[in-house]
Amino acid sequence: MKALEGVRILDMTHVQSGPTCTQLLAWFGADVIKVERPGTGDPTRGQLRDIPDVDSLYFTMLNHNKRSITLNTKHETGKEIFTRLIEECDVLVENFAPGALDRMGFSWERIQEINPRIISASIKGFGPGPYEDLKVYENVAQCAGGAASTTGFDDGPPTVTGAQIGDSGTGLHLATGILAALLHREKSGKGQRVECAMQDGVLNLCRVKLRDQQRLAHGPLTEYPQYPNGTFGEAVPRGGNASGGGQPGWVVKCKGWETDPNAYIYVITQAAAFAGLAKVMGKEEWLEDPEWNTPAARLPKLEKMFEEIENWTKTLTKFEVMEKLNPVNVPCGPILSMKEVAEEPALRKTGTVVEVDHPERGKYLTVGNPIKLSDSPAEVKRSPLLGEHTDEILKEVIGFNEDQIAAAKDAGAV
Ligand code: CAO
Repeated sequence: MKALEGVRILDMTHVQSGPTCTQLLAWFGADVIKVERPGTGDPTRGQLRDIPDVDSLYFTMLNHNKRSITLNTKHETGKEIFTRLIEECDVLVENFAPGALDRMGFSWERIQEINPRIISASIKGFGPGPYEDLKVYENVAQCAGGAASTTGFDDGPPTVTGAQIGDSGTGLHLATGILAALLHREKSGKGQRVECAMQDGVLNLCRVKLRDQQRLAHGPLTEYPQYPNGTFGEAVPRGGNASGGGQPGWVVKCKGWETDPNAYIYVITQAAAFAGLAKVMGKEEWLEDPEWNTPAARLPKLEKMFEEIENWTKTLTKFEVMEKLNPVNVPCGPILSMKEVAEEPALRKTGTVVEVDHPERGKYLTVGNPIKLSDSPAEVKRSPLLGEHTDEILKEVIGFNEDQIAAAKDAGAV
């Protein structure tokens, strides 16, 4: 049995942050009803298209396992249908611009009046404060949440990360809140509001940087590349590839780096593994040398140490370095390209990378559910076509007959 079987989600989400959340709930077995504007639907259906007139990968990869109904929630009949859907659903999820749901006539008070058991979950860019009315996209959240100021190299500009920590990160946070509210409802019988601001979600993922901001008051951050020769200002600097956990780590070149932009490996030289590393590299003399054989001695010359490590890693491919370092417990990770990730057999085997068949685009690759439940494995089903399940949902969920469906269509509500 699927973990969330019997839970019905009214999915008013679009673009990336909200759809990530509802996709996860759908993988856990919830019936996710995606409400989309007639004619256009979720704008991502048409964004970054690789095949003309076919739902984009942007859309298909964020909306698996959902059903789609087209519904104009600003139309009178549309509002009546929407009200009936609120009555029949356990959770409403939305990530419209601030105030959009209220402008449709569905404030939290009104939603509660219609269904006191419903959980109403929202993503906005900012929480209450000076920016609460703003529309927000991924990179705005990364910048406002502290990620960009702390990402990149000291001599370069603030940098956003490739991981969608603002959108998908906040979607994950929201899903956690929804699950907590569903459990709470078991005891209280009542729904509640779940709200997540993207700035807050990003900051939560950057909490080690707020840790460092406070450490800075007590002296330089010794694990940052600015120590000991650079300078520290008032705020946490960009740490390059330094490891956030305080163990010296860096990205070093491997064989082939001259032509392959991903011929690199991340190596962490924590004290417990240093002897193994030195031996594998043929640098046994370091272990006898007081200039090298303690973490404190190495700390002021980490740059030099990683240069030496790189001289060794450049003679091997990143996978050969892995083979040498894993047996001696030196933490390391190859820089995998997206091509390598897509082709990785182990990820295919676990269902983290899956191939899905779509009636209009054919086969494509997607990321399946990264959270594995032993009794409720996730089966990844293709995303719905726009309005594919409109009739089915009107019949099954709110009990409309053929005449009522035809009337709603004639009125332009669905
Ligand atoms: N029927 C009728 N109207 C509908 C509808 C439907 N089924 N679905 C949406 N609409 C209407 C909304 O009510 C809104 O109308 P008003 O402006 O009159 O209130 C309108 O469509 C546009 O919605 P929007 O303002 O949410 O969309 P946008 O493209 O202008 O902004 C976004 C997109 C993402 C910036 C904004 O929704 C937002 O800030 N969301 C919160 C933060 C967020 O999730 N950002 C992540 C986005 S991914 O990077």
